[in-house]
Amino acid sequence: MKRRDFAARVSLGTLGTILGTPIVYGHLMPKDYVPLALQNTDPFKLFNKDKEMVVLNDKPWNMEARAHLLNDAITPNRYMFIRNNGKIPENIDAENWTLTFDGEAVANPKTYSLAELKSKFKHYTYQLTLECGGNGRSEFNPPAKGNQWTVGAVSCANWTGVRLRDVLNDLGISSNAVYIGYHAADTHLSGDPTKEPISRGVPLTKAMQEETLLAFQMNGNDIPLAHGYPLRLVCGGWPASASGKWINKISIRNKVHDGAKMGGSSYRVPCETVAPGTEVDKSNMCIIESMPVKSLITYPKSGALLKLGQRININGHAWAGELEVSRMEYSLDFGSTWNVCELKKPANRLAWQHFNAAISFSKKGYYEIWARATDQNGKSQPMVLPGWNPKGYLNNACHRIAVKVV
Ligand SMILES: Nc1nc2c(c(=O)[nH]1)N[C@H]1C(S)=C(S)[C@@H](COP(=O)(O)O)O[C@H]1N2
Ligand SMILES: [Mo]
Repeated sequence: MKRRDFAARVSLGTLGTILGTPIVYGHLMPKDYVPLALQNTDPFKLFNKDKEMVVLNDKPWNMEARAHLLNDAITPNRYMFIRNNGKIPENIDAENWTLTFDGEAVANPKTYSLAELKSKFKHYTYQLTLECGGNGRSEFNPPAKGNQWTVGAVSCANWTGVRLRDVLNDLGISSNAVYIGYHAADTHLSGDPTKEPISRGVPLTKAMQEETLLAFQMNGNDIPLAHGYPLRLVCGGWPASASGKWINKISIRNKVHDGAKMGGSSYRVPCETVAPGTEVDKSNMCIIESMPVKSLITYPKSGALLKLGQRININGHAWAGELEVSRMEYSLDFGSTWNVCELKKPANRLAWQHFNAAISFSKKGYYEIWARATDQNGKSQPMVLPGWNPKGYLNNACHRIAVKVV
């Protein structure tokens, strides 16, 4: 739509200027036609994504999965959501990629080449759940600005890399270190080279966990470009914004990292629950850390037609940030009664857990299947929207799908 408007507004001469050469038969071009050279590349081909993925924005690229696409135990690239804040770096030179450590809590800044990181430190592989803090934003009212994620901004891939803590120990950090902040090679949409699109981080305690990786592989291959090639910080169980892609620097801070999107209402929620629409003072906004308990039904697909008497196995995943999910239930009667699902243990800490349940329906008609996870502390997903917050984060309401029995 936007592209057509654009073509309708600009003159032939301007189009030629953009292309850097005149369009020879331009006067014969159909009205509103956009020359191929100016059309956006097909994002599905560009990023190797399934055609059923949903593009939410193209500047920057943001794309989410639909629930049924996330049925795999380990999320393959083609179903992994993309969340970018800026422009994906171009001309990445992995051979000469480096990671620099600096900041108040480093006596001597040090730079490691990617090759050195790979050869000097032991490699580890973990399945790590990454969910965007804004997943589920589309349901909030009053609505929150930003990408209107529904349920598909979550993934759990196999990440391979070295432990950040092994590198920090090698480097030697000061006793006043409290936080780390990443810096990356993506560029600000404005084109201003002095601005970073995003530079977030985590407290040192999270940075030192065994599962916190400087990853160079995803699902056994180089990390796909959109997901941070050639080097990515992965902090499972926390808002995925903490997992910096294309990282080239980590600052070890003696205070909470103050990079782009660390302050204001970015990735923060009111420290205490507020009424919808409330204006919250900056000083009462707290940084999101471990993500809340949540689950997703990935089979059947919402809208499925099922045969009367047919037994089906519903399945999906459940996760709870730093915690384990201890119970998984489903309801067929709008939450009046709940039945227990079989729930697997996570492959490792911070990996999502798979659930399934055999169900059958007694009558023809419309049904909804609701799913509810409970974490190890006994906290369950709310049935409807949880606490409203200005940026629409942390919607962990029960996932619901509709099916028809015929
Ligand atoms: N350098 C960089 N890292 C980034 C981002 C970004 O825009 N630039 N987006 C963050 C956000 S908000 C999310 S939700 C995740 C998305 O990861 P994915 O695109 O691999 O799914 O990356 C995080 N890391
Ligand atoms: Mo995000």
